[in-house]
Amino acid sequence: MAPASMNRLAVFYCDAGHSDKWLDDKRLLALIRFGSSPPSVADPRICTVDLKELGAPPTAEIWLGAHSVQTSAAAGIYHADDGEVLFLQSRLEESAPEALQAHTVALYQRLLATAHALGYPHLLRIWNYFPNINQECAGLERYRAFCAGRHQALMAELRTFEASLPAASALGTHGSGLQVYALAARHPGVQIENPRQMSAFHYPPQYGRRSPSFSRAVLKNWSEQQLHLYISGTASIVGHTSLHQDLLSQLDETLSNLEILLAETSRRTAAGFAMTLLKIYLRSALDPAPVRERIARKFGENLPLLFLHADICRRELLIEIEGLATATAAPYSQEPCS
Ligand code: 3EB
Repeated sequence: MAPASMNRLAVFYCDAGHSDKWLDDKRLLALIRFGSSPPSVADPRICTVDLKELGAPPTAEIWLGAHSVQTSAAAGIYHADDGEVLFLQSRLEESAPEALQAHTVALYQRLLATAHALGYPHLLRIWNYFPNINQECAGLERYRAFCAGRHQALMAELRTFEASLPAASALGTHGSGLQVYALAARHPGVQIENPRQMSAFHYPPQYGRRSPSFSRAVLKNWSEQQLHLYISGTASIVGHTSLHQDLLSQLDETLSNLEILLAETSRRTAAGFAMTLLKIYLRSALDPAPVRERIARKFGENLPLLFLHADICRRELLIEIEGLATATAAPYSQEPCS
């Protein structure tokens, strides 16, 4: 195997001011920026998420494949792939706030159909952003309307619904329109649930008639040398209950959830997993310094962190953290097992 193919996918943060130079790299799958986004997608690889970054300097996220990337667009779905890894994105202006469920079904159907047609039927990770996430509309909170639409589309499309759900994040923006981007592969990942949290797809109906359709994390074996763990948005939830009313207590509970998820992944793979980068969503546009300091104490000073101002899907939640972890030392002969 050629050395270049050992790292199938690299994901990292860089200074947004210098991110344009990556557009010249033929392996660029995605360049993700933050801030008010233009109404249309100009380059299928460039995704501007409608969220303000907290703390300077501005950051961009880079996804780099191992081979030359091809890009295309059809039916409002923009994509880039290098033969092994697929980046997809789409945005849909909402015709009316109460149409979110129908819009979500339509967007997910097109996204899944595109991923299938391109030969990447396995969604590993998906990010969902839309405005007024906690607002009631025609008697239904918009987050719940989104969950209903997502559930409907994924139920129809996934063969083994629960076990093949992607890891996900769903956040409220202060912009407009439903914005989704995703990572898909030719071969499936492995679902990892958090022993400290009820699986979201099993939440009782008090959180919505259709439960949130996502896995706590998805483990992807890109090669024998590269194991990625895509970690869903994680909050101060134990079992299915939100805990604590203040930010730093919610942060500590969230960090415990992340730690247990890493331990569970390490146990199941007999590999050692460590955080590679984190994205932190804060409901209030606070100075992130105290949060940064506590995360550094838990996961180390050198872990790259990106802070965004976003609404969390439960009103009482003030913080949510997602990330990527990688295996640092793995017995490579072994397949992930339960
Ligand atoms: C939770 O654990 C917190 O609906 O896709 C986190 C990550 C949350 C993803 C989603 C929701 C979602 O239920 C909320």
